[in-house]
Amino acid sequence: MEQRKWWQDGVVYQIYPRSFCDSNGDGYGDIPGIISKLDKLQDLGIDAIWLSPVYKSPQVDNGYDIADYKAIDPMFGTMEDFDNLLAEAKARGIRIIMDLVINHTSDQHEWFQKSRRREKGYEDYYIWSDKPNNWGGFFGGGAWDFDEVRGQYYLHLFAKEQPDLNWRNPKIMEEVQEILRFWLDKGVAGFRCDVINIIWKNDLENGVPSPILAGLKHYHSTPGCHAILRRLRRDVLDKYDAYTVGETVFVNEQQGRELCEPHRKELDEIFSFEHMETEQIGVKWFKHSFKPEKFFRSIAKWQHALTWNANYFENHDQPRSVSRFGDDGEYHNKSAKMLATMLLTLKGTPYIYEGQEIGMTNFDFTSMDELQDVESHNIYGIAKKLPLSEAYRWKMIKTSSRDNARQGVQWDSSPNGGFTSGTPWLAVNRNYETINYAAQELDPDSILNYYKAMLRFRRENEVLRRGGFNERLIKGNVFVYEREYEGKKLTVLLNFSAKAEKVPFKGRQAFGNYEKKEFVGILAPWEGAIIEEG
Ligand code: TEU
Repeated sequence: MEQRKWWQDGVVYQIYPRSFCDSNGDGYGDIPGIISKLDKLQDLGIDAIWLSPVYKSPQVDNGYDIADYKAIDPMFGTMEDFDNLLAEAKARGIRIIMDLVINHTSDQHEWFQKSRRREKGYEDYYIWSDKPNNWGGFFGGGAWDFDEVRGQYYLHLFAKEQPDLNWRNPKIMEEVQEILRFWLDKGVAGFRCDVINIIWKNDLENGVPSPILAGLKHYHSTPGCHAILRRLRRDVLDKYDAYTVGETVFVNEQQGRELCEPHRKELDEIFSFEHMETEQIGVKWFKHSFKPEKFFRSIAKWQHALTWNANYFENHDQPRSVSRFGDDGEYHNKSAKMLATMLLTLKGTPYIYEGQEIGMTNFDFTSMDELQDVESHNIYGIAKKLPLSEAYRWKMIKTSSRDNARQGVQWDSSPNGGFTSGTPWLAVNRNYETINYAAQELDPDSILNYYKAMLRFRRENEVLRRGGFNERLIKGNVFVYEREYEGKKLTVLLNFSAKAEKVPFKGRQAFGNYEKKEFVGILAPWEGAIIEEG
C-alpha cells in the first residue's frame, strides 16, 4: 500500500501576504508580519500555509504578475526573511506551499523585455502574432495587445501586463524546472499552481464568438497541459515528494479526474470551481441569488468524482463565505461555525483562508474609488458602456469583487484592526471593532475557538480524515451526509437558514455549534451538528 501523505490528514491555511499583517507600518502586509503570527496559526491547528505570491512583482495583479521568480518583492521583505519564515514555520510543524504562476509572467520580467527586443534565444518565450485572434481575456476585454517595441501583438489571458508564456518553446520547461528546484531545495513542501489547466494553447484559431472568454476551448485542459504536468512531476516534483494543488478553472468532473487522479501522476489535488458558481445565473456579476440545494448537489457530486478533494469556500478571489453562503448579520456567529463544520468534515484537504476563522465579512466600501482590484476596475469599465443603472453596476461589483476578501486581517480593536500602524493599502473593514482575533481569543463562544476545537476534533477523528462520503439528505436549506471509515460512522447535519428544520435523524451529538448531548431531529437556525446515529 502507498504511504499516506501529510496532506491527506492535514489542513492548509492560505495567506494573502499583502493583507495579512504589516510589521513595518508601510501599509502592506509582509513576511516578518507572517512570522509574528505563526504561534497563533500553530495554536489554530493548521499543518501548512499556502503563500500567495511573494515574488518580485510590479503588483499590477497583486503579485500574480511575477518579474523575478527567484527573488522576494521588497514590499514583503528579503530572501533572508523568507528563509526565516520557512525555518520558524518548520519549528512549529507547519509546511510552506508556494504559489506557482506559470501561465504568464509580468511584462517587466526580463524574459519579456528580451523577447520584445527579439534578443537571441528569447524570441519565442511568449506568444507573438502579427494578427490577433478574437479571444477574450479573464479580466474582460480582448486577450491581445500590440507591443510597439517588437511591432507585434502578444497574448495575455489576464491583465495586459501579464503576457502568456509560450510553452511550445522547450526553454520554458527548462526555466520552470529550475524555478521549482530553487524553492524545493530551500525546503518548501509544494506548489499551488495558478490557472494551470490553461497553460497550453492548442492553436491560435478564432474561438466561437461569445461575450465572455471566446477562445476558451482552444486552451482549456488540453493534452499539452497534461503532458507538461506529467513532465514536471516526473522530472522534479516526485524527487522531492512535493505536493501540488492546481487551480483549475471551468473543469467538469471528467476533466478534474484527468488532472488529479493518482494514477495520472499529474496534480495531487485540484480546486474546482463549480460549487463557487452555483449562485450564478448567466454571468455571475449580474445576479446574486444563493440556492443552497444547488450548492449541496455540486459539493456531493465532486465528493464522489475525485479520490481526494481540495475543499474551500474562500480564497483571495472570492467574496467572504459568511456573507455569501451564511448570514453576516444576526446569525454571524452561528452561520460561520456551521460553515466551518461543513468545511472541516468533507472528504479531502480543507483550505482555510485568512480571516475565515474569525468570520470576516465582505467589504463595506461605498464607491469604486475605495477598490483596488484590477479585475473589478476592468469589469466596472466594461459595465459602464452597457445600459445598466449605476445601482446595478455597484451591486454587481459588491457581490463579486475580489477586494471583498482582500481587506487587512482584523487582529484587534486598535486602529485599522491592528493590521498596520500606517495607512493600509486597502481600507480595513469598519467592523474590526466587533470582529477581531484578540476579542475572539478571549471569548469561549467565538468562531475562532470553534475552529480550534473543530480542528482538534478532526485531527483526533479517523472517520473525518479518512472516511468515505455519502449524502443522506439534500432538501432546501438542509444538507445531511455521512462519513464512514472501517465500520465507524459520523453523520453531519447542516441547516443553511434561520428557520428550524425537522430532519429524520437522531443520535448522540459528537460535535456542533449548539451545545447538546442528544440530537433529537430538529435543526436549529444555522445549526451544524456531527452525530453518531442511533
Ligand atoms: O485566478 C484565476 C481566475 O480564474 C480568477 O482570476 C477569476 O478570473 C476570478 O476569480 C473571477 O472573479 C488566478 C489567481 O488566483 C488570481 O488572483 C489571479 O489574478 C489570476 O489567476 C491571474 O494570475
